[in-house]
Amino acid sequence: MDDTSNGIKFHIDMDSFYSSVEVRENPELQGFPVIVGSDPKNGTGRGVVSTCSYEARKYGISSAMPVSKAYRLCPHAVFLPVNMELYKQVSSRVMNIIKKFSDKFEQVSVDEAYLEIGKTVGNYEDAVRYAQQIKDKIYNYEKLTCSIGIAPNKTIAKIASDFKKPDGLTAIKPEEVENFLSPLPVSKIPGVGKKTNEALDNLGVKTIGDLKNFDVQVLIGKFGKSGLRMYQIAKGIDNREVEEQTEVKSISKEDTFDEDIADPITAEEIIDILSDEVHNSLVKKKYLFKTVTLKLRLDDFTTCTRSKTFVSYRSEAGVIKKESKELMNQFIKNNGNCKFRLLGVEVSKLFKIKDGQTMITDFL
Ligand code: TTP
Ligand code: MG
Repeated sequence: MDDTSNGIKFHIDMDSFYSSVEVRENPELQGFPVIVGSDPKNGTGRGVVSTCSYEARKYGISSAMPVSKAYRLCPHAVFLPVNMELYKQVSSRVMNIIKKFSDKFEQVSVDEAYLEIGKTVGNYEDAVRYAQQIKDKIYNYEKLTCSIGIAPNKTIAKIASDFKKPDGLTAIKPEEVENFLSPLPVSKIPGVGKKTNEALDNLGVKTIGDLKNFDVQVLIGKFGKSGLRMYQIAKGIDNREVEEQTEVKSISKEDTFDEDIADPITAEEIIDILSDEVHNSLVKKKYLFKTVTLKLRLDDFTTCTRSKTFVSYRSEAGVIKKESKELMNQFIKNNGNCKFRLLGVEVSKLFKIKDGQTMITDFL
């Protein structure tokens, strides 16, 4: 925890996000069971439910259920296709509102974020007032409701935001954590899905309280690392910080030489090394690029850059090398023989690859 942090963490999650956006766009749907899914074809398609309105949830419909099953459960529901572009735009506006309230902000999905508000929030009463202001602002600007959980750590804040959905606001002070968690079913722990739930049930573990009192060695034996994680959560322990995403705009490497480089072949060799370094960093940080830029500083200290931008995202070290060298040779061609004090290679117009996405099929 840093100096400005009071340890209080917020988790915000929009209510029935896709379907709430659809209802906002089509107010005549207000109050109806609305189901958003891939290939809905008014209930006859083969797709799955992305989400549904709270009215539809009363019929037992939930995310990831086949659309055909949702139709059997509620034939008079309104079935709509996924309009991801629209939800992304709304998400980005909502996240910008939340960001303005935060000292530390971490978006974790299209409709949820963690935050810390260290400077202006001194205690849980302040935190609740502040959370209400965030809810009001989102509603005033976007006509959408969200639920907020406030707690001493991220996992409890997430469980708390889910506690009184929709339009909920739940604060759990440190001294309330045990009483809050103990009676909840283990399925409320993020990451405990159907399989783990069943396995725990077979061990006689139904509530988070049962889990807390269970033998941790047996849990580790059965579930490995996640057994320990579950046990710690049951005890109210989660030391993860709210991690701010700093947006990476470019990745570059440059080298200043003791003696100016006049030989183009030597300069090319240096560009190859710089390009490999840039590429390593690119792979580590999981980005694709569209633009390659070569930076040149001449013996008279003038500094120039030359760039090439591709129409599609690229990932290969070979492309960085080839383009940088071509840019340099073109520069020499246009300016006559040069002496370089510095050479630099940069890639920009970056795209972050998310876990599970493959570069080749998705982007090239
Ligand atoms: P969630 O926040 O899990 O669900 P939700 O916002 O629809 O409902 P809740 O009020 O319970 O928070 O997910 C956010 C969006 O992500 C959701 O609106 C649709 C999408 N989504 C899927 O496409 N498939 C899924 O299986 C899930 C869980 C969500
Ligand atoms: Mg949600």
